Amino acid sequence: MKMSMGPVGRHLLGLAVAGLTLATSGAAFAELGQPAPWEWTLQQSGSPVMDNIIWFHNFLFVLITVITLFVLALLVIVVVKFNAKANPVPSRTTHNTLIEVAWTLVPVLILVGISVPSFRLLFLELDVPKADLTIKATGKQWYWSYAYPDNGKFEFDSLMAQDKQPRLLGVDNEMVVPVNKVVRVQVTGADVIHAFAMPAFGVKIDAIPGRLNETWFKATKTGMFYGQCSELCGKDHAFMPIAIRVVSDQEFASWVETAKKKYASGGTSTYASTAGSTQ
Ligand SMILES: [Cu+2]
Repeated sequence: MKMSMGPVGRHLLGLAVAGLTLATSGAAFAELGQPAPWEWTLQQSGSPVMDNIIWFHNFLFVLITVITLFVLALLVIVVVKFNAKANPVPSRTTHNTLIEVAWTLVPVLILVGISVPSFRLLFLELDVPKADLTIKATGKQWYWSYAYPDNGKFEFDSLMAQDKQPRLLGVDNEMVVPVNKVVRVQVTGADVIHAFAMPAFGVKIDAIPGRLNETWFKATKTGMFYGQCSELCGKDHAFMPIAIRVVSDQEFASWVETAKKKYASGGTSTYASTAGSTQ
């Protein structure tokens, strides 16, 4: 038979090829610490917690796929083998002890198998290890303030910079942290609820007024990392990105010295920056 293809078929084939090319080259688009066009997986990991999240995600994905295919296979068998035409005289079997024990026990074992790594991951996220430094992140309408109580008690505001790339993620003053150090982040809100989120570090925690939430990360790669406020907090919710620059110990030390002088005026009160704001 001669293969022929109409214009619609050719169009569909073109789309499929384009989709496949994009899917396979998806990783090529992925840039460390920021979202990428056509990205269809999680962002590249930059911390041990995110490594675990990615592992758990892939583990669940495989499990779900196997279960779904198994159920689909059972359905196909029933439809093909036991329809009225193929099987005109149905069996009157109602009980089978072995199968009933199996379909109770197997799901229980699967759930236990999921719960063990799930709890391990939860505790990894929630138990803050001994911290090398603490940073306080305060969500405000509509920007973030970062305070460094361990490194000279300075505080500064971090606002979205319109002229910087990546668009809507670049800020005037990034949070700066040393690489391979445990950073404890204390998160609060000055006005309404915001949320401090950094996908590459597996961090997402609410910034609630009157309450101090705690999380942590250990950045294992140097570079720029971007996140966004992740709790709808008002008209400029989409314009209060979080930018973290991960640097070497020496670079961090010299940045702290400059920052101490640069931000010397602010930081005496938690709300100093809000009071001076013109918004
Ligand atoms: Cu916000």
